[in-house]
Amino acid sequence: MRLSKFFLPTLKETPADAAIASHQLMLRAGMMRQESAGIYSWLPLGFRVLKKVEQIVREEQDRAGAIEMLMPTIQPAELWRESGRYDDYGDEMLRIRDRHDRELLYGPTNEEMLTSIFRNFCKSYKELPKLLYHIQWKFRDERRPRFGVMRGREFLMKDTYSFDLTEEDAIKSYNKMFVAYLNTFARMGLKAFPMKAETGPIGGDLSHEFIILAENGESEVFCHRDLLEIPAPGLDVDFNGDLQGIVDERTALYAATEDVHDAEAFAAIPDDKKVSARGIEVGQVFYFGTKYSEPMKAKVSHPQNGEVPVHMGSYGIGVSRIVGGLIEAFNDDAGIIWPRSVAPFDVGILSMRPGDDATDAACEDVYCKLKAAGLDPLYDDTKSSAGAKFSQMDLIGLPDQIIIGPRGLKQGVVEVKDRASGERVELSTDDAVAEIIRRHSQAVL
Ligand code: 5CA
Repeated sequence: MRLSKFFLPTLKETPADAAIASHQLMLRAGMMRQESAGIYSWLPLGFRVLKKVEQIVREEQDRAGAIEMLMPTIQPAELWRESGRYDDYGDEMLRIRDRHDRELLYGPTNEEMLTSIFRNFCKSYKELPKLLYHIQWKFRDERRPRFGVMRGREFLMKDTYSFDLTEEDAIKSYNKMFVAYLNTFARMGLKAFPMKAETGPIGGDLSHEFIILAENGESEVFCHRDLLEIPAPGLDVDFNGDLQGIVDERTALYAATEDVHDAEAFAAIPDDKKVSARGIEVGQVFYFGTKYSEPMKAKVSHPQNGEVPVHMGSYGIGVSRIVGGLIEAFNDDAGIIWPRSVAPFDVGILSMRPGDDATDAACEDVYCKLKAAGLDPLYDDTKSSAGAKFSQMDLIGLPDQIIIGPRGLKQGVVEVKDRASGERVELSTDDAVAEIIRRHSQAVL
């Protein structure tokens, strides 16, 4: 992409009403614009990151055996009356009436709808287990939308729903999602830790939140320090095998969110292993048995026992929230520092003198070679000053930059800058291209 053709409305000033780094940087880097409290337009740069995050989430769901589908944002109220949640959900639900005076709502989650789809088509235990998911916008009329996309009213969520014959089988589905989540966040460069959590309006009595530690996180969390050292299971996990060991290793150590914190159990941890911190909830998994299948009559034939309600769980990831969470985890005074797996472009090319024949030719050459190698470069071919180009490129946080100008070219070199470390090396144009390709291939999991 040539910057002269792109749409990148970056801001010089830090917006006054944005309280935390991610919110400020998303606005300054031209990633999004607020349309109403907690409702945002995703501008092209932000949209690219959102899509990258979404794709990693999708690939890890697919790897774990979940099947993708798409349900609507608008749902009929009757479904929610069946489960009893239409009244229970309260003011967070956006209620709508259509021209026939039918009651609708903008979905805050989809337990009812998928339970209804399931009961419509699946009647036998032979169809189980099933894991179905979609990635769709949700609406929750949050009392205090804040911190930009972190607590929005409209937000993008991946939600998966599991259907099993027994509790024992349902725990296997729970474990699949638990393990898939560890790998999902690791692929984005995030360290997310499972912590015991309250089940709230979703229900059930088994739940874990996946938390990334961050000073500005909304959640207060408590855990054993050793949990922070356990690496992600890795992409070669066998999702058809027994995953209980992987889950047990991580749930044996104390880890809880504020709502379910057990001060006594925490006190028993040696002082040097106690972690009390703030965090961002990037995902949550729930097992709630027959909470929806019982009242909504989602039953299957049992091999011995007639008809039984299915055991269910649901599993959410805050796709749009993760974009903010990534920036909280990866930024410095100059701006954002994207991990390579989610960066909006792989590399920036900065032309120090557009219009100079040698510079234009070298930029074009590097741009074409990077594209031919399957990379996605952003080529700053604009007439802005060198200083403005440097600070804008640092602000938007592409992992690598190639700086090309007439002075270097006379010596046969361009400059390659690593955004995270600030390290600069001088290389020939071909070596610069090879170096970027090398860095990129190392980052791909
Ligand atoms: N149905 C279940 C699981 S699919 C569910 O809705 N779970 S949830 O309420 O925990 O939401 C799932 C994830 O969505 C959360 O972990 C969080 O990362 C994200 N999320 C929830 N509310 C918001 C919000 N207001 N803004 C941005 N992300 C949110």
